[in-house]
Amino acid sequence: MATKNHNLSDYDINSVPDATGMKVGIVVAEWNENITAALLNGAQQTLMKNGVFPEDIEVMTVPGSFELVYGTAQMVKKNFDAVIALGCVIRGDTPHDRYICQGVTYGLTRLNVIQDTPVIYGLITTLDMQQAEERAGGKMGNKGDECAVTAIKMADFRRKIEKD
Ligand code: DLZ
Repeated sequence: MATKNHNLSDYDINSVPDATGMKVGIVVAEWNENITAALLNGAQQTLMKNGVFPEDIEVMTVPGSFELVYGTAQMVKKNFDAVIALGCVIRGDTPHDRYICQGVTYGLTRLNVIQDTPVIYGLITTLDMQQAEERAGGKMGNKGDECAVTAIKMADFRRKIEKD
């Protein structure tokens, strides 16, 4: 069970369903690429460690986090068991970052309600670059790892529900 200050890369491998044969889409934002590339790497490595074949992972890039909503909305039309959205928004001098975060959070949430493919929320929202680095393979772990485990668990959830 995750708790406050939980390391994002820590999980009980025995709690992760067998992901062999699962197909996972990843949409990744180019903004703050040093961070999002690390998130992507974490997600890919963790998916593969848990049985997803490399050829069953498709990665598409979008310019910024705001475009994650459009990119993910297109990806869920394809035959994926889950789609992960990865981005990093860092607090700036204006409220711009808050509008982006609100839009992305609302957009990805809505996608989870209106269609059947689980969408996984991999948006890092931090006050500065240091906090982002800490969550992209630093002392807080890697949000990409957490998203990969969540994608597998939600894909398994979907399979069970659709079997009933
Ligand atoms: C414009 C902008 C700003 C200021 N900051 C970020 C950010 O921290 N992280 C991010 O992913 N994208 C940022 N963007 C770009 C927007 O997400 C979007 O790409 C543009 O507003 C064009 O729609």
